[in-house]
Amino acid sequence: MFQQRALVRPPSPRLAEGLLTHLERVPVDAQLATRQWADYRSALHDNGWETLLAPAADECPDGVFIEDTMVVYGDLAVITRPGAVSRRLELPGAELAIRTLGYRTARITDPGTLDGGDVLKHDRTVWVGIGGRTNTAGADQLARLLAPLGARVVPVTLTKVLHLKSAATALPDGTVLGHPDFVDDPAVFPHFLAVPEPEGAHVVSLNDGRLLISAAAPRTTEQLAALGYTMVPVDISEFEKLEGCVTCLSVRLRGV
Ligand code: CIR
Repeated sequence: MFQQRALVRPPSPRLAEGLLTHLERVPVDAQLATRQWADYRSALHDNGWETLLAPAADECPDGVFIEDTMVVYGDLAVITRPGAVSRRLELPGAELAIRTLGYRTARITDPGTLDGGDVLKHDRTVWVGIGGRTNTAGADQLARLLAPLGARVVPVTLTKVLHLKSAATALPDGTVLGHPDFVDDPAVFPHFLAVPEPEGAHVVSLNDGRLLISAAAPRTTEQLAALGYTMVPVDISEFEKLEGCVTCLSVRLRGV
């Protein structure tokens, strides 16, 4: 019944201590976050995605943002080296989980840094945001690891937002959605579609033309519905307070 699988990790009891770069800290409702995370999983399940749990990392406030720990391409999972040193404690459990699923693993190593949230894949193109978390050495290492699998890494300058995928994500046809205030140079993407809300810039492509999107982006939801997509809004307000988005709460295991 499930067509695909995704890795997720439960929120830590220390979620409210998560890192902040661009936002002011505001109180996080831990119980609401737990409910929102369960609803996020349900939205994946209801749309054909089985979710598999990585071991909890209760000591890691940002552990729920599991996408940052790895880049999965084909049968290879590249374990990242997050730009924020405190987040490197999240790696062992994430690596264990993906190895248990039978993936080969490789690692980004010093001096490289790379966050999975900076890696936007579409087909054989892999855009990598070079900014506060990911450096050129990390992108170069990823390029070398993915080249044998036929992927081409394209570095993208990122100065206005935490991660590339906070600013831009891809539709199934390869069009890259983004918010103009946060994408440094939309021309790096062959097909770019501006959206009206920052929270609308990150969608997860589910199955059969369905898109997971933040409930905080009603105008973008309307815009994409008018293009023929079936929109699946989820309220992730407590994660958005920590600069998270719909993409970073899971690692989708798509094959590429
Ligand atoms: C951090 O600053 O690392 C976390 N508070 C948020 C990470 C969100 N990850 C993502 O957008 N890929």
